Amino acid sequence: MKFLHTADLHLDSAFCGDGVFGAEARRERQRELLKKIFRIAEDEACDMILIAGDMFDTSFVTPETRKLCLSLFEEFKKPIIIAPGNHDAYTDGSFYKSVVMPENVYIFTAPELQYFDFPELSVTVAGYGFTAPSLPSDPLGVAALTRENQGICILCAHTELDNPTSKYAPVMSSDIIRHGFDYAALGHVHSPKEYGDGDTVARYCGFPEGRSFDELGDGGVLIVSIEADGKPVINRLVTSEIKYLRAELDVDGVGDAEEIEARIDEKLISLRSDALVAVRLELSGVVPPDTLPDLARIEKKEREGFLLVEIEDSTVCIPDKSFLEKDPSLRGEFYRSLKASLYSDDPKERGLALKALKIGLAAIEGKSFSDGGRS
Ligand SMILES: [Mn+2]
Repeated sequence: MKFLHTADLHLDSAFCGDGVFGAEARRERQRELLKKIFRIAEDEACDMILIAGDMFDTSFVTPETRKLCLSLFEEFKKPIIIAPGNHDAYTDGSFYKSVVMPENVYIFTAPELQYFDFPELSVTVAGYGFTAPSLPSDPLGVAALTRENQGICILCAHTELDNPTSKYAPVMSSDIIRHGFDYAALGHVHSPKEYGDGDTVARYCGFPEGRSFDELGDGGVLIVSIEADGKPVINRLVTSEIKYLRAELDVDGVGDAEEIEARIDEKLISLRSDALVAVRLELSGVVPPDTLPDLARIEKKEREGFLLVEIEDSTVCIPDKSFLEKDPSLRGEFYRSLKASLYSDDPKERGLALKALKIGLAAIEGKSFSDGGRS
C-alpha cells in the first residue's frame, strides 16, 4: 500500500511583512499548494493521505479554505487520516469539530491513542489528537501495546519527539519502536528528520512550502510505500514554489559602493532557482566609511525570480586600518587584539571577531549597538 504523508501546512497563516505578495495572495497560494498535494496523491495512486497536524495555522479557518478542504477531501474518496496538532487542535468551534466531514475523513479526537482499521488495505492507523494548544502527556508511553495486528501498522501523530519536558506530546522514539509501528508519520518539527531502528521508521515530513526565514529551503511531502514485509520505501517530492534562503557575502576589501552593488547583484543571480526565492543576504567584512551603497534601494530593485530580498549589514566600518595599527588608545589595542581572528581562515571565527569589533568599537565610542533585531 502507498500513502502520502504531509503535516505543518499552516493554511491561513497571517503572513505579515511579505513585501511583493500581500497576505491574502499568500493564503491563496497556500490553497493552490493544498490542491497540488492532493493532485500528487492522485497521480501517485496513493491509497490514503496522512496529515500529521498543523494543517491550519489557527482555529480560525477562512470560508475559502473550508470550502476547498471539504471538496478536496470528498473528491479524493480514499481515506484521509488527520491527527490535529497544537495549532489546529480538535476544540469546540474548530473546523474539524464544526463541520460534517465526508465519510472518508478520519480524525483523531482524543489525546489518548486511538485506532482506525482499514481491513481492505490490511492497515491500522494509530494516533491521537491535540484537544488544546498543548498536550503535556505522552500518549504512547502510557498506552498498552498496539493491538495484535496481522497487517501494516502506522502511527500518525503531531509530536516533539524525544523531548520529555515538551508540552507538545513528548513521545519517545523508543516507544514508537516498542509499539512496533512499521512507519510513524510525524508532524510538528518543520524540517525533514528520520528516526528508527531498521524495523520501525519514523519521519518528520517537514513543511510543504516555506512561509518565512524560519523555514529555509525546499519543502515537500513524503510518498511512502509499504509492502507486505513491512519495510517502508520513502520518496520525498518537492512541492514548494517559494524558497526562503539565507546567504552571506564577504565584501572585505571591495573598493567602492558601485563594486559592492555589482557583487550583490551577482550573488543574487547565483541564488536564482526554479522556485521563487526569498533571500536574506548578510554582508560581512571590514569596509572604510561611505563604501556601502544604499542597501534599502538595492533591496527594492526589480529582480526576476525573487519574492523578497533583504540585505543585512554585518560589515564593520573602520575609518583607517593603518591608523588603528598604531593607535595607542583602547581602540587600537582592541583592534590589534582581534586582528588574528579578523583575518582567520575560519569564516566562523572571522564572523565572530567582526561582530566583536563592531560591538566593541561602538561601546568604546559610547554608542549603542544593535544587530538590527532580526533573528
Ligand atoms: Mn506544531
